[in-house]
Amino acid sequence: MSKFKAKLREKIEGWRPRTTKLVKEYGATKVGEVTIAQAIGGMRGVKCLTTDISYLDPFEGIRFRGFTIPECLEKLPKPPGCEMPYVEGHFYLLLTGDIPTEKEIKEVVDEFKKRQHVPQYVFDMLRALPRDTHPMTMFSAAIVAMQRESLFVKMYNEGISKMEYWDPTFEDTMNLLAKLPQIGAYIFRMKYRGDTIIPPDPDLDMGGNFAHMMGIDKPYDDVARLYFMLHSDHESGNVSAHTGHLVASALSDVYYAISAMINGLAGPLHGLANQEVLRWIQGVMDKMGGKIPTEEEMKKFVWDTLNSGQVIPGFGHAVLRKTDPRYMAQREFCLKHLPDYPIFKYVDSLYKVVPPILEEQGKAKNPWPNVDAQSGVIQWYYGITEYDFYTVLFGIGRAIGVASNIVWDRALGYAIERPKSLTTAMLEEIAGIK
Ligand code: HAX
Repeated sequence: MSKFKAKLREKIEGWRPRTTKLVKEYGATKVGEVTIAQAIGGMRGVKCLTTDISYLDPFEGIRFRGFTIPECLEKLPKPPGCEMPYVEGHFYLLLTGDIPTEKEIKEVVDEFKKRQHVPQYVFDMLRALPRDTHPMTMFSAAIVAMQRESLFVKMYNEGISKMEYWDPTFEDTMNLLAKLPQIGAYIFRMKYRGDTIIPPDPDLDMGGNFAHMMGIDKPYDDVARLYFMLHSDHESGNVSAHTGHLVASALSDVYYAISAMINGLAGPLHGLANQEVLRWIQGVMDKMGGKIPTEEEMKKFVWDTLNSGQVIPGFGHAVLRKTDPRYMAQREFCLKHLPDYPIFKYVDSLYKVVPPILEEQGKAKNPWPNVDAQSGVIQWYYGITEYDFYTVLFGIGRAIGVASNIVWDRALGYAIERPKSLTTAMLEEIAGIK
């Protein structure tokens, strides 16, 4: 057993009594109540999920295992000569709760390398799809196609004890995460680079290898590291994380759960918003003939979009009530690497113009930008102008966090999800409507 897995086992065994005690001794303690608005309105704010991997404070933003984004960027070891930490180190942190040493990271890097071979049938399946299939559909299909590889299913069928479910789930997670960058890059090069596939380089870490397989020079490796890390987890109630958790709660394996997670991420109100932002900005640029609009002109575009009944992509959030720190981390990267890039100037101008307009309109509870407002511009700058692809990048990152959650779901024996529904008539009766 790897030291990484042995450490995880130790952490799991140490944690279990806490969950057991809460359920057995304090199971009847109330954590909140549910209103009619919440029952109809997407369960916003209902406290009914548990995760220790990340926590989203409305004003502070995300913390991964207690660490803010700037703390993670500072504390996690980086590959030699690189600006951003190893993705593998971030994964180690998410799973174990500890900041790894370089030696501990090396073990994860090596484990992923051993497991990165993608079965040929996955590529054959991707090639059989119409080439204009959305990359998220291809990505999801590739993941679910590999379900036959699941070790969890094999061990389950052999009658493994419940207490050990997490072990083959961990193995499935390692096997799947190791392959995702290659599958993503394959889809990209097959669809958008004349089918010129670049094989993986066995000497590189996950971020470096992804940049290599995409065919994009430095510092795109650091962009990949930053991107995968920032998008990894946002506690468990968002659509992608919740979908992954929900599907896995039926003891569906990680392949089924992560493919489903990708499908949730593909919605324009969630992960697809990053492509929508670039599409929207391109529309503005086309209308302006490439000229940077004045603040007044930009305001008009924002109002036109709102007045036509559409949302401003990249702004607002169901939980956050301030600028997303994931947005700020990417903004800092832009200020360092592409401060004069015209699309960054558009994005920056939106940062000034949109929040007061959303406030004036008075609908959005959070007028500030979210992660998706900033991420596309970086990709565009490094040559990925095919914005349909952006959510696949998000998906590779999100899989790291969601799969980590699923390992812990199995370790702590979280139950199959089954909330209760009511009819409209029942709600009317509760409300006292005659
Ligand atoms: N532009 C215009 N209107 C907006 C808005 C925006 N950016 N954000 C919210 N609103 C509107 C909502 O549509 C809603 O209007 P109705 O009452 O007419 O339905 C009203 O303001 C109240 O919404 P809310 O409570 O503030 O926000 P929700 O929790 O319902 O939704 C969303 C959160 C992120 C879906 C929403 O802010 C939105 O649609 N934003 C634009 C799309 C986007 O950027 N999505 C990515 C979010 C981050 C993420 O998940 N990334 O993956």
